[in-house]
Amino acid sequence: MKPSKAIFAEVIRLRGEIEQHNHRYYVLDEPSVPDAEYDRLMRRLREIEAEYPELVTPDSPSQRVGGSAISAFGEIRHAVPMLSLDNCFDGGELADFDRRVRARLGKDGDVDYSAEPKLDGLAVSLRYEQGQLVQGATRGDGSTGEDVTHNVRTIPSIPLKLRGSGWPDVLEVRGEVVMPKAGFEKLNALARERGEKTFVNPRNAAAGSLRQLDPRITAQRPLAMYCYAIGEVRGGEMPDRHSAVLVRLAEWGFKVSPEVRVVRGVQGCTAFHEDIGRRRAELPMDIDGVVFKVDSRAQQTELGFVARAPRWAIAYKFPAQEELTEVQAVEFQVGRTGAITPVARLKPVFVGGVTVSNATLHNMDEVERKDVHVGDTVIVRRAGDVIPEVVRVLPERRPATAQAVVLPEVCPVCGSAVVRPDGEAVARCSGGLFCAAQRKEAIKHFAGRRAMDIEGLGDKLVDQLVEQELVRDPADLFALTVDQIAGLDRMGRKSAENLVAALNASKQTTLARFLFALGVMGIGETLAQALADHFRDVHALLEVRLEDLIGGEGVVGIGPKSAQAIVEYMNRYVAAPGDALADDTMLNADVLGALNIPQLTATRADALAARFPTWGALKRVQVEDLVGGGTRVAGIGAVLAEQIVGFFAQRHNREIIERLLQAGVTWAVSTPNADSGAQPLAGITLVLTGTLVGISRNEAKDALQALGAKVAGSVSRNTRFVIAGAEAGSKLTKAENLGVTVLDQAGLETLLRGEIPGT
Ligand code: 5U1
Repeated sequence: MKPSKAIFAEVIRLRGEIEQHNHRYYVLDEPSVPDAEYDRLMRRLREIEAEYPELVTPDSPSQRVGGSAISAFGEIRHAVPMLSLDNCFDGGELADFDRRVRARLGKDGDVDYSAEPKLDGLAVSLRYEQGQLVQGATRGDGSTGEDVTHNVRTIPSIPLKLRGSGWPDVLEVRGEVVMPKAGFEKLNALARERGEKTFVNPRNAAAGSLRQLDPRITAQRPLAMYCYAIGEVRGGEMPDRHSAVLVRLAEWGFKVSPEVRVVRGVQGCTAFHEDIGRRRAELPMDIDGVVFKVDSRAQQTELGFVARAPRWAIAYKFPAQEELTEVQAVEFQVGRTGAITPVARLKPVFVGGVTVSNATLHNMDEVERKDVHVGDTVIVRRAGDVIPEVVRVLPERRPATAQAVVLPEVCPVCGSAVVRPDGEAVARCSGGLFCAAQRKEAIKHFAGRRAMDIEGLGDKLVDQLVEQELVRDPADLFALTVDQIAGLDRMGRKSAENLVAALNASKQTTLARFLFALGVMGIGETLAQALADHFRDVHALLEVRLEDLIGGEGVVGIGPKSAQAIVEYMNRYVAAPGDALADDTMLNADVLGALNIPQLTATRADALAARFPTWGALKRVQVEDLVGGGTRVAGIGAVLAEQIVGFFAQRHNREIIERLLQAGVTWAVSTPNADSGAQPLAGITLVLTGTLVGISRNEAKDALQALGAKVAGSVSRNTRFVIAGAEAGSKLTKAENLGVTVLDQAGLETLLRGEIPGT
């Protein structure tokens, strides 16, 4: 049957709406509708396209899921070569570059530069003809690259069709395909969970994902493309400043780094390099430096090229984040929950701007997977403030004397047995709080900034307190006297008095912080907040039963994120051409395992099969069928529920909690969602940025949340206020660009009084 006009119109409307949501979500980082609404639109589009295949077009958003695999990559000759960049590594070399530019241009004054982060990914060129994506190619040797059209089409931030109008007939857009750090961590966590090989870093993950013959694999990888240049342009004009070109590309639907600025002269470049360098670890993706480009395109032409690099651009690199060194020993550290972590003692090496002599090896599975031996030469990576890690071994450099790493049978601190249940990666000391290492870590966690926030109680002090047996558990802290503390190493009377005062001050806290501070295994800040909101009182938790936490209609163990991933997978699978399972296929963990559904561990697969026994029942599953009922407290599944119930049932933990309450630990009883009278900021979304005076960002966040505000991590059109302290950076700029009201310290104080500025 031919599609009716109404169907035709609906398809056009659905595609427009979906592309608009894609653009908001993947390019602007500003989600505009709930995921369920997006899924509904996509489902409807797929339904119509399945019924009327003649309506399917290559630029339909349904076509991003990845078509069939190719047998080999074709070659593509770049119409305009893809250039590389000259590098510099210090201020002197940067000044030399600027001098050369000015000399060639015969310019005395400062030159304007476009300043951009140098993303660590894979350079790619996209070709658009009449606004339609027709080709994607890797850089290759700069003249010829590989044809990755089938894969770039699956990257949601790459427009299949240009937005707006006025594009040239032919337009090549160049940029970097990257894997954001968060996506990389998730991908590797999943690989670890499944016992698969992990990627060594986000760049390799991005490159590996793009160089896949099967686009369905690429489609599942969290890739993004940031554009920074143009190649061939025919049948149209581009602006005469590079910065304006980037603005134009953004208007046509490309993602451009929000960090790009125009800076003046070498001083502007240096300030930009320092600013980004300071924020490098906080950026959502790895960068290995910054790039400066002469902003005037006429001047770029005047400057020209030398060999394969332009004279008008330079990369100012950051210190390398990966270096080679040697494993001199592997020792085992005992953490708060008894987890035994192998740590490589390294020959000291300068990496990521500091000297590194230790690197985590995570667990014994990781040691085995990476095949680390004492004596090996390894690549060590230190990215930002993240704990350095061994990325991989260079087996060709292994000496004959290299020794295998063996998990000790007893805890290196307390001598209790080390247990490692079958199939688990983590080995644990069975000593519990008998083990001094676990006691120290539990108390450090309790005192931490995000927990009870006991100022002045640093790690070294905790070590002494435990070693001298002044403190065995967190409740003992509140019985410490000035005399006891003043007797410790490097502690004068004044510091001891300050610490006692800080201990007293910390007693006034929030229930969420208190629960987090107790250190229940698996309970981070978010879940502690969810428990606090749900139970409101620690006494309710002391009586908590499994059925208070889980046991509704959904699937135990599946939270909102996993549900989303599973549903997206189902939709893709159902839409993909080729063999499908028969509707009456009975499901079990093996059948589901063979489908390689993301986030579906064996436990979750069992639970899923129990709730949806056949493929026919499962394939139409919705997010809301999976979450909600299965867990009564958001984010808490079966395993965590058991841990929570177990923790509060233990006599020892109950005693500590009672003693903490007797010592005067207390919090205002909040009624977060029910009593909007006590929530004057309910419904208001805020973002905090920069350094505040007299209050940390965490403290401000807690206080604002207690008043009902939602404190978000990034600025969008839904943000009501951005509170900007000193040295606020990109969030402030984004707020200004979006026209979001920016408040200063005085505005924050108004909010903290429960008043809304400007009303
Ligand atoms: N941000 C940015 N990265 N990057 C890499 N700009 C930029 N420009 C490049 C390269 C290779 O080359 C230009 C010469 C277009």
